[in-house]
Amino acid sequence: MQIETITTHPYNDQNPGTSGLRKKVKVFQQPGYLENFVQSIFDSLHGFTGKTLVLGGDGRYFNRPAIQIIIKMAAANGFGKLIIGQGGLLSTPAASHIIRKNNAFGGLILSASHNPGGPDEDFGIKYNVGNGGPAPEKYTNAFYQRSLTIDSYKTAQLEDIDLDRIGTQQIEGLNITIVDPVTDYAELMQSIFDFNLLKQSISSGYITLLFDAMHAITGPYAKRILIDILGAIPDSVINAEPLEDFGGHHPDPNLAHAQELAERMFSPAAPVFGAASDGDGDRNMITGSNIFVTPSDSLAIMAANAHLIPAYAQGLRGVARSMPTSQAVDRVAACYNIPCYETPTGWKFFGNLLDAGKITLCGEESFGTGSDHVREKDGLWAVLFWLNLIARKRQSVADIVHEHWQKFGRDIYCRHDYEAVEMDIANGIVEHLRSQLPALPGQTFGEYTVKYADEFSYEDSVDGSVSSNQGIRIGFENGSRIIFRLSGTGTVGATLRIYLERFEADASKHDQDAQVALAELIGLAEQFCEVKKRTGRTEPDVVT
Ligand code: VG1
Ligand code: CO
Repeated sequence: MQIETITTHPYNDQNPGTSGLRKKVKVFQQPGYLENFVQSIFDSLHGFTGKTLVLGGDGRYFNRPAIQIIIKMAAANGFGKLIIGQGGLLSTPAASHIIRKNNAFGGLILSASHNPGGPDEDFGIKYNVGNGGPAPEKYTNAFYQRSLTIDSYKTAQLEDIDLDRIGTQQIEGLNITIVDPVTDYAELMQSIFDFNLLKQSISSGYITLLFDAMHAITGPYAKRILIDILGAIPDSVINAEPLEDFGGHHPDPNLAHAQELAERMFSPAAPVFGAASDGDGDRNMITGSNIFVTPSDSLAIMAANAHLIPAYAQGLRGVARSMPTSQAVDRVAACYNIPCYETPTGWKFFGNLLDAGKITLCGEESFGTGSDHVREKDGLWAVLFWLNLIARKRQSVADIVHEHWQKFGRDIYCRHDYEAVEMDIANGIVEHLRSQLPALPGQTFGEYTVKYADEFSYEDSVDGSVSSNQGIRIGFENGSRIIFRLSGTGTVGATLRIYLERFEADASKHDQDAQVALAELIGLAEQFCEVKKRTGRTEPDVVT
């Protein structure tokens, strides 16, 4: 195999965010841009000669050319085996599973997740380590540092690989195996859930369902698992064909973007259960007939009922949630007397806790839930979890949620996103918030007295690493919270996220609309951060 060393010049913006490096496709198409970042990753890793690298993506525009480039670079850098999803496709959780199952050295996942795709939209790349999870910060920092000084990359002179033909080919010292993207993942799901019960519940008509794959990666997974294996009718999966531009939409599973699903779930003819997943298949939105389950509640409900699922019948070792996720799961952990960890936003912070056996379930308010079965959040897993719960409990989604609130109280929750805010204005907002923190504790605003006001810093209880500046928190005496942070996944300007939460113990008040129940906190958030005043906007771009 002939290996070439190509001279390159560094780019100064290859700093991975919450989940890998995400930029406009046009940025990735600059000469050497993708190559520099991939070589920076390889240069920062040690001991992979002859080992296995897993490769796949969410199928968005630029997925295939990027995979061909990476194959040649991985070969030139000395990997011995590449496992690639057919067509270059692998959902993020499936990639995590394949890394683990094959004891791979690591994997490269090509995705910008819920961000839109197409020639003028977003692309992304993320490295996952041998446990199947996203590279922790000490890795991503090293990748970035390397990218600032890189002056060459290595590539092998190879023909393009046929990504569509399943099977193995040996090219000198390199083994390339193209695998069906769904098979291993489907087997894993069958080992976790009660598929017989699910089949009965679906074939008897007790469970009717609708899954929106949003023209993203989960189409083939949902068709195989929900329709072929579990016997749901073919119309149960909509937008099932993965498209390079996701049909022009945001593959972001929320009520705003999964519009058709939302309309059908809030109609008189709604099925029992409805769900959607995102671009790369790691997020989930859970709905039932005429009810939307907030991701924070979903995590808490899953934790409270996990013993009903075969794989978790022995109970949970512990749970974890990202800091802005509501405290609903904390109440479940306290009731079951298991530990509950609070981590910064991003799945990379759960990996150590899962590996150390400290937690079994974890989740984020951003439509992400997962367990120790892989090291990523997992959209279809969450869907199957809920289906299994409905089948076991013989209750509707609405009844499961209301019963949960009755027992634990309701953490009324919402998030407001202001997208594409000018960088200077966003930084000004953060500075303004920071400057108020020292004086806030003890101050009273209406029924809210500030208990603490700080910036979240996390010390990993396994390896002792510290991550600071992980969001501004204002906590009140009554347990309510307002949290502000800037997104680390956007590609245009800055996105300000405001997370609002208030606990309601009184069951007669559980059916309130969140925006109404949180109105006072929403007003306070504006008073603190002045986003409307400083941007001239009148409302958030997205409310979830
Ligand atoms: C967002 C979410 C975060 C999630 C991340 C990756 O990050 O808030 O919870 O882990 O996306 O999810 P940020 O920095 O934009 O708030 V995925 O499904 O886009 O890989
Ligand atoms: Co995602």
